[in-house]
Amino acid sequence: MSPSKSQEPHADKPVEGFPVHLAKDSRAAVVDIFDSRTATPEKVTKSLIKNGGCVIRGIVSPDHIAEITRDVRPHILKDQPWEGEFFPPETRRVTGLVEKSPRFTKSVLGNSLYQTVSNTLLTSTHKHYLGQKLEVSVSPPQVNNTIVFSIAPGAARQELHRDDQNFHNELPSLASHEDYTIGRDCALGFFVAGKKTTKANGATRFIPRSHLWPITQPPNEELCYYAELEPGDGFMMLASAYHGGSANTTIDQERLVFSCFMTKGIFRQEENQFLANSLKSLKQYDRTLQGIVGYNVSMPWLGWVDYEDPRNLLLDEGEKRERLH
Ligand SMILES: O=C(O)CCC(=O)C(=O)O
Ligand SMILES: [Fe+2]
Repeated sequence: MSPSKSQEPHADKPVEGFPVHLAKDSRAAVVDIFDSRTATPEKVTKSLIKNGGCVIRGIVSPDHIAEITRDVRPHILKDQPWEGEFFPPETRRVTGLVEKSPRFTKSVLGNSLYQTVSNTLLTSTHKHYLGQKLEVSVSPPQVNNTIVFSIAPGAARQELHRDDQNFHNELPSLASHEDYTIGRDCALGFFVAGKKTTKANGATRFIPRSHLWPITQPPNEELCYYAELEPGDGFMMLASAYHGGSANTTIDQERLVFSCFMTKGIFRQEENQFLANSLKSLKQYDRTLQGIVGYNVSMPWLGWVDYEDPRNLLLDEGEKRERLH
């Protein structure tokens, strides 16, 4: 199924103080909305490269949304208001979801469409000589962070930003998505709605095609698209796209989103997975998920313990050990 048309975010008027060629492209963008039953990794990847973000309806089942909500609600209630500028004081966050919600870890972080698209966009391959032998090292992506965002009524908007700032990503300008090359992005975000998410209650907004803009270009609110989601819908977004949580102008609705980012295996993770999670909780996941959390080795030599794959620390007596070559 081809994606249906969504909001046309912008009226056709000039954007004051903004380079016309960048504004025109972002204003013309129509963000793709896929159905999870027919969305393929190829279509989603193409859409992300073109627009920087897309919506996938019904990607997590209602049962799983309810289970994740049960896991995180006590932690939402315990979180304290942020005192800095980045989050409004009405926002509550829950982090460390690999420890706190196995259901989140398996159904959101481990979602197969998300993982396949991440592998395409974030796998890093490097060729290097060992003596006269040319070696090829492949480093699969890993989780960057896991966060639940609960935005309560009265919250002001979060300022537009790019999450690839963490990696000091020095983006050159691209004239068109056709010039996009894999590796330009450091990370890929996945936001799943725990409750109905609207422009009024604080939907994540982003600037379509801003992933093609240079590092020197500030954002502009007029170009934003609001990712309005039903519970269980997902929004995927490249980390180089300008985005932010929006104001919650309702009087009685919580905006609840479960999110994570994947990043390249050669980078430092934003959320420290080795201190945020216990070894005991890591043991409940299969080796693939343990690797996604970062308990693997990025080839050739990043992340070992005693020159061994860290997953060996999670094994019971007699289980097969991973070997480094
Ligand atoms: O809450 C949201 O919709 C986005 C939050 C975000 O972008 C961030 O905290 O970096
Ligand atoms: Fe962000």
